[in-house]
Amino acid sequence: MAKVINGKSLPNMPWQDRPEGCDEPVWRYSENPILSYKDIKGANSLFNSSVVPYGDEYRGVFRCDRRDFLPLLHTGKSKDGLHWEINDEPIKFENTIEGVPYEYGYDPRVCEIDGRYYIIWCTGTKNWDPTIGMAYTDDFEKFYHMENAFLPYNRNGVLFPRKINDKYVMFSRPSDPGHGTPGNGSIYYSESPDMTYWGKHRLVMEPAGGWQRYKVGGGPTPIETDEGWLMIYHGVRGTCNGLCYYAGAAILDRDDPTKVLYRTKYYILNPREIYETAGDVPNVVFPVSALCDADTGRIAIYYGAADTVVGLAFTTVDELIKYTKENSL
Ligand code: BMA
Repeated sequence: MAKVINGKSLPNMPWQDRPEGCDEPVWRYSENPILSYKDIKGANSLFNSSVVPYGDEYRGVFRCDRRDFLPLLHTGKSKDGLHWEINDEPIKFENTIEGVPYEYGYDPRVCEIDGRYYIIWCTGTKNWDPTIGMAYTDDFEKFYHMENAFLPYNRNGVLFPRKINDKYVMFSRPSDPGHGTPGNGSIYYSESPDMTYWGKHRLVMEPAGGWQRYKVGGGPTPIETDEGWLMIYHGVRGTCNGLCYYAGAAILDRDDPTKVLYRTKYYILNPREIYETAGDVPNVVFPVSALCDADTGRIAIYYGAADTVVGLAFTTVDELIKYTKENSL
């Protein structure tokens, strides 16, 4: 088994074995979707959400689009990663930072670094276009707003769970006010000594063919293994009927994650089931977090489906590494 580095034992994380007859690297939870508008009062939809281990339980930050379609971030807790108690009230920060307004937030990623939980999301106001917002919490009760990482327009901020070469590392996807132009949405690397000033920006990964032709963007916090950083990301394909969102996997050099060692030619998860193909935005699977049990290598991927609900899918570190190496671009 590939060794998971700096991982946690998660004996109680959600899991189902690969169903008989399935020849794909990732398989869905049979009871999907696990979360919907019913889990937050006044919600239109609950999707693209992020969960992390917390003691022997789980905590998360959830994207809820209200019924006026303002997207907001909510926190929640769970004992098993499947059944969640989500606050009806959106997260309010303990502090305000002059000049860094916060009016809406979506697509949160939560990343634990040295016992502190950082939340990175797409932030903005009516006047200030989308970029990467940041906050931290130590207990999922009190949240502290931080400086935005970048200038607009930027989306899909993904932090690495430890410093690399003594610097914090973030991937992001610079964009435009809309949905970009085909072939122009790439993933970039940035580093910071202090989580406030980000620089040394480097190109990591450009769109490629097929399911990742239009644009690519980060997904869950990358998983460190002795074979490299295992990164699940999303890719977008433009069709005559709009954009379709898929998930793929890549393996990056452990000491220099700008080096992409392998990257899947085929998607690992596609919009297929009815809750992925029908909803507010049809044909979307959008992975934003993953639990990984260091002992067994089991992975549970939490993904938004059709911008409406949260789905869960499973794989293992070995399965994904093997598939990514054997089916690399
Ligand atoms: C992206 C983001 C995601 C969304 C996806 C599909 O640009 O807005 O929140 O899931 O589009 O609509």
